Order: sequence, then C-alpha cells, then structure tokens
Amino acid sequence: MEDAETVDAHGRLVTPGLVDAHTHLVFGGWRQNELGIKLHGASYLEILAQGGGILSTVKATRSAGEETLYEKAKAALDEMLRLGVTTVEAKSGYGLDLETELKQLRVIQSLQKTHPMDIAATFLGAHAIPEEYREDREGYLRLLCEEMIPAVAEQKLATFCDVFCETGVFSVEESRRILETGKKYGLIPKIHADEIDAIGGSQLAAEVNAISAEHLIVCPPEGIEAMAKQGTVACCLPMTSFYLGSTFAPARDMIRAGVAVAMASDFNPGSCPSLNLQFVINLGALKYRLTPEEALTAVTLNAAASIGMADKVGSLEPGKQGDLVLWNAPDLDYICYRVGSNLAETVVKKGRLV
Ligand code: IZC
Ligand code: ZN
Repeated sequence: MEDAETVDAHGRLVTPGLVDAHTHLVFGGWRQNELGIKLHGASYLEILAQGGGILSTVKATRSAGEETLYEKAKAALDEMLRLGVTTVEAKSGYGLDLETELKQLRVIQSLQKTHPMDIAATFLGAHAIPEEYREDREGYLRLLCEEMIPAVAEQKLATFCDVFCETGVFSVEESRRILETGKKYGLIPKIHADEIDAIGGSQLAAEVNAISAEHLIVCPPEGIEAMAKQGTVACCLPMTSFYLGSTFAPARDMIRAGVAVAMASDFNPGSCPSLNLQFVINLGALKYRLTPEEALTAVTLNAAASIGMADKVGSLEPGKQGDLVLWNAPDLDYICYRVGSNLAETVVKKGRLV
C-alpha cells in the first residue's frame, strides 16, 4: 500500500491484539465505599444481600444519563486500547428494568459504531433480582423472559445472553429457564458459574450448550468433564480471585481435561475495578501456573473463541484483522514476569496505529 506506514519493531515481541472477553463495561458510579465494609469482614454476597454491591451500581446506572454512561465507558475503552486490548465483550446488567437495560445496550451499540475497539454485546438482565422484585422472583423472571429478552432480540442489541448463577442470585433451574428463553430468541448462552459456590453452573453451561462458562473459581471435576465433552470455553477471571481474596480457578485441571481456557478482566465496579489485562497475564502465569504460551493464548485466540470471534481476531493469520501489539519486551516470558507497568508500546487496530 502506497500510504502504508512502516514500524520497525527492533527485534521486540509482537503479538495479536489482546481480547478481553468478559467485562461489565457500562456502569454508573463506583463502589469504593465497599472496600472498608469488606475489610471489616463482610463478604461479596452479604453486601449484595444488604442491598449494596450490584444493587448499588443499579441505582447509579438507572439515574445516569446515556451520554454520561457513554463517555465513561469510552474512557475505559481508550485505556484498554493503550494496554494492548483491541477487542472486548461488554455486558448490561446494571439496569434490571427494561428501560435501563436497553439504555446500557444502546451505549454499547453506539460505541460499536464510533470506537475503534471491536465490541461483543451481552444481555445480563439476570445479574441480580432488583429490589422492587425482592418478594416476587417469579415476577422478575417473567419480566426477563417475556419482555426484556424479546425486546433485546428484536432491537438486535446483543449477541449473547448471560446469567449470574449463584447462591442467593439465580438458581440452576432459573438460569436454565432464562438461557433457554434467550436461545429461542437467537441469543447465545453464557453463564457466570461457580464463582463463589459450586451449585451446578458449569454443568448447566454444558447442558444448554453455552459458548462459555465464566469465573469457575470453585468448578468441580464434574463441571470440568462436562465442559470438556461439550466444547464449552472456560473463561477464567483471575483478577476477581485476587480482588475477592478467594482461591483461583483450577485452570491446569481444565487444560489437562481438554477444555479451552480463556482469561479476561471481569472489569466491574465491585469485584474487579481494574481493566488491566496485562495483570491478568501475570496472574495466569503465577496463580494458574499457565506457561507463557498458554497465558497468551488465553487472552487472544481462546478469548476470541469464547465470544464467537475466532474467525476474525485472536491470532495473526492471513484473512484475519490486522490487530496487533508491539511490546516493549524482548520475548513472551518478559510480559508474564514484569508486573505493574504498561508494556504495550504500539497498538495496531485493523491495520492502523491507534
Ligand atoms: O458488579 O459485582 N460477579 N457480577 C458477578 C459481578 C461480579 C459484578 C458486580
Ligand atoms: Zn462478570
């Protein structure tokens, strides 16, 4: 190409652009007040049960204007690009009413049109039971299945339907009903499974043929086996383990069983207020004991597979997009080993410097 620009890598590392396959990108406010509560011993689920956690972000997101949410999410995407991330998945889930869920998804849709980042959209109306339905779970399930999912599908605002399958949030049976309804409307299932308690989420992922199961911190051997058999991608989120002070997902066992392991940030204002996928690579190596090659694959090709984009991004091959990162690093070992600096030097998105 005549107007092509040549970049001399000076012998340094070049990788595919990173793919952050699990983020709660669009939200109002933050939750820094919960740090003190947590340090006094309250758990994530206790804070949620008291109307904090996700429900406090729901209040902030309902009251935020669409433009405010757009600008805030855009700033996060800009920061991700500087860190070497060129594709993200973004969830709704802080509206928990029709109007606000659609508002969040419209923000994602606007960013898909205006931002260089590739963005996959996920409907997560089943992120918690909103306060106004606390005494009427069935009412909220019906709202999800009879109004929200049909509206999201009709307006083509999401590719995936996700559910937080967890003690005190959505049961396995409720999760199945939501994901099966999503499927009827053409939404591909994803599931927050085995984050805090192993209630059967990873097995359900395989049963409903979800493209991926996420978190999997306490995934049991039966869940690993079911996912291996079904080809479900395991999307592990090690910064959340770090931030919650919990154990780490059994990623080595998953790889041994033949499960494709992806890693993502889980960027959200509660359990992971960081979007730094480079730190995820560090934790993958140090806590999951992934090799540098496995860690890189987890945030590129396997991450792309977990959002159905492996034909387009996630590796440097003829026919795929020119999304790549030139690292201030001599080799792959170095980016697993150094912690806390931004080592992405030059980021190229669809063949253009960004
Ligand atoms: O806002 O707490 N786990 N959902 C499920 C989250 C974490 C996000 C949040
Ligand atoms: Zn999540």
